[in-house]
Amino acid sequence: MMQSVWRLIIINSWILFLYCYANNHFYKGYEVVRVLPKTNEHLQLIRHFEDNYGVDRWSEVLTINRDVKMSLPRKQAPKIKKLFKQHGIDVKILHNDLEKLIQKSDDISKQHKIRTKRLTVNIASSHLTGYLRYQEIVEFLKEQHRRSPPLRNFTSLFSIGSTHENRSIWTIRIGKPSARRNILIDCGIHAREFISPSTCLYMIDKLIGEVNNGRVSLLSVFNIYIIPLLNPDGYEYAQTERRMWRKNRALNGYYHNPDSKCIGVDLNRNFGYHWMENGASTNPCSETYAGPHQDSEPETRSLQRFIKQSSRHWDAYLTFHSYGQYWIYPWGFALHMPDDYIELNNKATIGSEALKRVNGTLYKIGSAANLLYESAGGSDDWAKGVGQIKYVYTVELRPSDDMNDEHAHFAFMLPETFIEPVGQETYVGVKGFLRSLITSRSQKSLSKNKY
Ligand code: 0X9
Ligand code: ZN
Repeated sequence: MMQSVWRLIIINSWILFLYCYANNHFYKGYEVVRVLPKTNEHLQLIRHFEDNYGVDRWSEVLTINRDVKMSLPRKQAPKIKKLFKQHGIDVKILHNDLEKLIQKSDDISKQHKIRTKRLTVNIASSHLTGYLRYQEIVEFLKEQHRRSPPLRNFTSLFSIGSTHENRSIWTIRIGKPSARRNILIDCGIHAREFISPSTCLYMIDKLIGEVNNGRVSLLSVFNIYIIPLLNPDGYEYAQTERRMWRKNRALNGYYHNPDSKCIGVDLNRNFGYHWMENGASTNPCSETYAGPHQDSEPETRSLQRFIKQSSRHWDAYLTFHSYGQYWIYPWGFALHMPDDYIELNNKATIGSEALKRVNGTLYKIGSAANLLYESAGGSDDWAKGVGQIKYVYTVELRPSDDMNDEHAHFAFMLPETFIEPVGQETYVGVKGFLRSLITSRSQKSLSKNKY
């Protein structure tokens, strides 16, 4: 009897070990390369690999004569590189093992935690030293909500909906209940962009700090609603299984059709405004799969419902992504500009200049399609086109995507040492932007945007 119990324990431990090993080493031998497309045919070839061979493009911009960074699955890498070369595309290998790059980022993070010795000692500061897990984020929000003076009702905490895997999408409101103008901020639409949720948490902590210190000038004008993690299913999957996961965890009809094994919808291609017109895929295996139809995903619909159902006037919507250091505005679906693009550009300049004054970090400003690439279905385009919010921005946080930048190689794996500097500068940038809204309010847009 004892013997068979031991045998069972040993077998189970082996299974667990093999499972963990397989998960932790998923990216072993994945190559990160840089290619230079020179013709339209080259661009098409890259898109073809993205859709069919698990090629994962990391660079925002896909256009002729601009370097593109991408990762290639280990088994497919030789074939893909050969085909690139046959078609006259230059390929430069940047890393021959993505796993090592992830490890390097993790090691820097671990040393940082040891140095700052704040490990999990205090939930109120743990968000500064590590990329928190979903449950830790929920605890953090509850703690922050408790921290603000309860009688003055400066914060509220609620869920705007739940995900495929039944996680709540938590939202915190910070501001004087009498404040009549509203700002919406979200983070973590894309799972692997860990610096985004951490930046939302940073801002929540600082805003509530300001409430407690009586510095409430901004918060008597605005109620700021922050959704720190819009895609918790994808985020948890990236935290535990596949560090480079981008989409949500939709099963894509797997139960009806077990042949379709590819999971996840790119939430930033799923929003129903000029859906599928550009830069999105109908292939569930693609990283930019737009979903079976527009607005198909619970995360998408939760955000839309929240924007539409409330009788609030929204002054601005900011959505935080990474990476590249871009402060961009609509449209993403096409190259033409919104009528009020000069105002959008001016306010983005004010925000990014305030941000730059903190650590010298430079952001580029422009419309999504012009600065990056045309892609439809983004939350930003929907917020402006359907939600009728005037000031809408996607902010692509650090690192820069300029190859000469010393941190560019970290891409989505920005070590946890960056949480504080990125949080600090972004918070100052957002405050600068918000202040500029107070001084120049457009009455016209106020009357337009009412549900
Ligand atoms: O492609 C995206 O969804 C965003 N870049 S990311 O690397 N974070 O994935 C940019 C979105 C810009 N906005 C629109 N295209 N609407
Ligand atoms: Zn993103």
